[in-house]
Amino acid sequence: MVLAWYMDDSTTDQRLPHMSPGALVSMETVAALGVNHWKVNFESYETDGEFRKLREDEGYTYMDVIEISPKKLPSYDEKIKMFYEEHLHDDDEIRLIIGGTGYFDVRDKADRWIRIECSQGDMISLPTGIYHRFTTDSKNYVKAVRLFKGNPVWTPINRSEETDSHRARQNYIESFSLVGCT
Ligand code: KMT
Ligand code: NI
Repeated sequence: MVLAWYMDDSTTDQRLPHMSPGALVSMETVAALGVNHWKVNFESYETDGEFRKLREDEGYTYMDVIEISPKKLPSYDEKIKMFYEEHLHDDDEIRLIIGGTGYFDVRDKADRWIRIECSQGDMISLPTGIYHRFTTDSKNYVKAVRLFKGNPVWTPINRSEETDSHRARQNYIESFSLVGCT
């Protein structure tokens, strides 16, 4: 089962769980934010019929693999910092974790951070316009399949006052009725 929880306010090491006591969040709460989760047979994802069908159904035509580790990822420190800056994208962010463990943090309707723990076999999609960030856990290792509809664009749009009125953000707020919330 995938675990999600509200984060504590501590600003120490981002790779620690930062779980507020008694703060588990259900996947229904997470789904209400437009975040979807599937279990995928990660060992045979390349040939797995279900995974292929999911890709076809959702139109995820592009696929590559990213290995996030100090040794494997060029400019590792810079990239880790970039992933952990609060941002949104003009497109959905879809990942299947095939190695290691990572945390996808997403903002809930009241602007609180929910941390979603993803390990081997967890596939997650974050909707266009959701504020989020990513980090590995203390083991500093994640291997993930990245999916995309069409030609991939990974550019993060970091949160600022301007991004609140960004079209992708506005569409997100309308779709998930966050109107009136921060
Ligand atoms: C992003 O945009 O937040 C990422 O690509 C995260 C790293 S992929 C597991
Ligand atoms: Ni992102």
